[in-house]
Amino acid sequence: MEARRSSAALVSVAAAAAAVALLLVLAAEPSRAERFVVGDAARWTWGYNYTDWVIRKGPFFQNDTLVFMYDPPNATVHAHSVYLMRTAADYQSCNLKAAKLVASVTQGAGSGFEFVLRKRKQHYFVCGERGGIHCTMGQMKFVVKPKSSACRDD
Ligand SMILES: *[C@@H]1O[C@H](CO)[C@@H](O)[C@H](O)[C@H]1NC(C)=O
Ligand SMILES: *[C@@H]1O[C@H](CO)[C@@H](O)[C@H](O)[C@H]1NC(C)=O
Ligand SMILES: *[C@@H]1O[C@H](CO)[C@@H](O)[C@H](O)[C@H]1NC(C)=O
Ligand SMILES: [Cu+2]
Repeated sequence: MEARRSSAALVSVAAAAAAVALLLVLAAEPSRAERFVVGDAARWTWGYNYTDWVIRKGPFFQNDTLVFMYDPPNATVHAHSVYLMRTAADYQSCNLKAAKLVASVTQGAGSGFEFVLRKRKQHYFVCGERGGIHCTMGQMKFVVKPKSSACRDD
């Protein structure tokens, strides 16, 4: 009776130790970066509220990947693209003069264009088509500032 109880105790101690070891392995895992399709099923398109999408999907962490998916233009499909704005002011006003091209109108095809959030800075993403009209009228813009991966707590 006494012996059985202590061996049951040993088993539960061993189980607890195994659980702790597993947690340590998970915590030490260096890369837990996630992959997000921008806009989910809507993808990268005119009129979708990407600011709202960022609020629902965030927070984002360093080394997470954003995937921009959009069809290349043809007679019926409008072109989209991906630019990074350099300043908050340019982002607000959708001024593309100093913007940096990230993905051309054809690069969103197939499995999409992948952008890894390597830097912990503000990323001002916009669509650069129609001289900024996709950014202003089309709402094709969002800001992401990835957090340090060390802060990931889920
Ligand atoms: C888009 O979503 C944001 C955040 O939820 C909200 O503040 C904003 O008013 C929305 N924009 C439009 C045009 O609905
Ligand atoms: C991000 O990924 C790069 C390349 O894989 C790696 O060198 C770096 O340590 C990673 N940074 C973080 C914070 O995970
Ligand atoms: C245009 O591209 C779309 C999506 O790739 C495709 O479904 C459609 O058939 C194409 N239309 C023409 C006219 O090529
Ligand atoms: Cu666009």
